[in-house]
Amino acid sequence: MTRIVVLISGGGSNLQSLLDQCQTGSLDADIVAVISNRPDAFGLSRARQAGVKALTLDHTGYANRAAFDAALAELIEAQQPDLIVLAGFMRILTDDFVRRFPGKMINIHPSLLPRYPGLNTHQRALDAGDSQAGATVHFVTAELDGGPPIAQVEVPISDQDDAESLARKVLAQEHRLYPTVVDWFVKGRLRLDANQVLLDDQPLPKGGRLLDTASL
Ligand code: NHR
Ligand code: GAR
Repeated sequence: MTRIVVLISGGGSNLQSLLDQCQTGSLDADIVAVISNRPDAFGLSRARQAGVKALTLDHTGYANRAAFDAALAELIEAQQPDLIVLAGFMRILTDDFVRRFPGKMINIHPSLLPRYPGLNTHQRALDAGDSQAGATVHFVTAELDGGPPIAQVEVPISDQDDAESLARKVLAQEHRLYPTVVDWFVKGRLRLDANQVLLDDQPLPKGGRLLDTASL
């Protein structure tokens, strides 16, 4: 069984969608631990509720990023994961950390990368007058939100949208996108080979596979 560690910082609704899919058996994986850098993250309660080990590693207790990342890497390695899933994890990870888990760490980001890496994505899409927002799942590399994309979903932006309404719509699609990609990994269909994403041994297009929301 594929062992998964999920890293969170907040609400954990993406975590919940993964827990639910494991619970029903549509995802054949074992979430062995959830780790938050914030002690008050609601996602920790979601983990406990599901009977999953919930751990906190408070970054404010560390002198610098390198020290926090070293402790985080040790804690993760102790769980012996096959896959590390970033789900609303809000700390930038050092190069040294990322290099310890090549091809084993994925992130979901609330924009159509390469547009809007970093924070405040929805307001930036609105300010630019974009007609589409969306989310991207990508392999994590040292370059922030710059790792090879695996899959995307698009969400149309309406004239009425503000950052909050857009965040809500995108998040609803994230809850369908992320389990789909994790399922590919669990089934051994997905790998990173020399910075190229392969699905069923075929290279994916630059932005990753565009998933039709109706097909998710
Ligand atoms: N680390 C690396 N090396 N590469 C990536 O692609 C990463 C990463 C760490 C997190 C998630 C990312 C996102 O999906 C992610 C991808 C946090 C920030 C940030 O600026 C930016 C992007 C992401 C996560 N964090 C501030 C920091 O100083 C803190 C912000 C806060 O605590 O609220 O670390 O968007
Ligand atoms: C999600 O929209 C995720 O894409 C985004 O935060 C939200 C977390 O929601 N991630 C980032 O912005 C990472 N910097 P959740 O905690 O309810 O899953």
